[in-house]
Amino acid sequence: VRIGFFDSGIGGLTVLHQALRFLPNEDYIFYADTLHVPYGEKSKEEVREYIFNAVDFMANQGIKALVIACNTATSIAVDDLRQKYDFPILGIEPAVKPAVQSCEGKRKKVLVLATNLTLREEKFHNLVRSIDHHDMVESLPLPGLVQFAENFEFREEIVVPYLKEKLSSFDLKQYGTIVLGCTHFPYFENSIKKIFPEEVDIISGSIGTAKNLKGILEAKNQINDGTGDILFFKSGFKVEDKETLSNYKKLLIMLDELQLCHL
Ligand code: DGN
Repeated sequence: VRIGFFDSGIGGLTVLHQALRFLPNEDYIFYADTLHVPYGEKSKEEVREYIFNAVDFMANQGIKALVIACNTATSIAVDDLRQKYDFPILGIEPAVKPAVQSCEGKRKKVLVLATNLTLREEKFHNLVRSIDHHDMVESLPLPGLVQFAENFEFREEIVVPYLKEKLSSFDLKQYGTIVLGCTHFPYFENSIKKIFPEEVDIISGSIGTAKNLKGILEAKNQINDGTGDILFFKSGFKVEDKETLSNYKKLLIMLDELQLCHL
């Protein structure tokens, strides 16, 4: 039985990429709701409906666990999804706690980058409030990075100027750790590092999610029943065209090559 991965678009591949490292002997369904991407700029009610439709679809395919590989969808729907379905459901949240820990000794601040919706949600505010030294935590929505990723636009000469503009009013020396609070953002790790004058740590929640997934499958004795096969779906339709499939594969290879510094 497969493991389901879900995102509004290709961001979820950055989480699937980690799962493939920790759980290579599993089969996967990757579902991108590309008809409705971006989620981060829409209303909560609208996005919630898209999420339930997508998860119904995946549940009908038969899955043994589901990873909501989207911070935005996790923040608005994970609790309700867990009420409705029997299989384990894992989400992904901005990794603010480890970021604050990594920053404490450095006398620097944490900057959380995510979508507008994630940063507006109660869940995020509660998370920040639950942390000692939460005054160290600042945040910034970067919807443009979601668009760039969906358009396969990863060139630094395009991305860096966007980031510089968005961060023009920030004193960049102040930050020691950057949280990638949107699964579309790890593709841009190198560009993000470039705009900070001093070295910054970059943290995302995807490794934690992949490890949790492994723990859950182990505990249920449902581990290692596949070969690393991935079926791709876009908003309810199986992806069969060779170009899209090869683009997805290219993205997974690009993530291998990025050698993300938070590994
Ligand atoms: N990849 C999603 C996230 O992690 O929040 C959101 C992208 C979007 O749809 N705006």
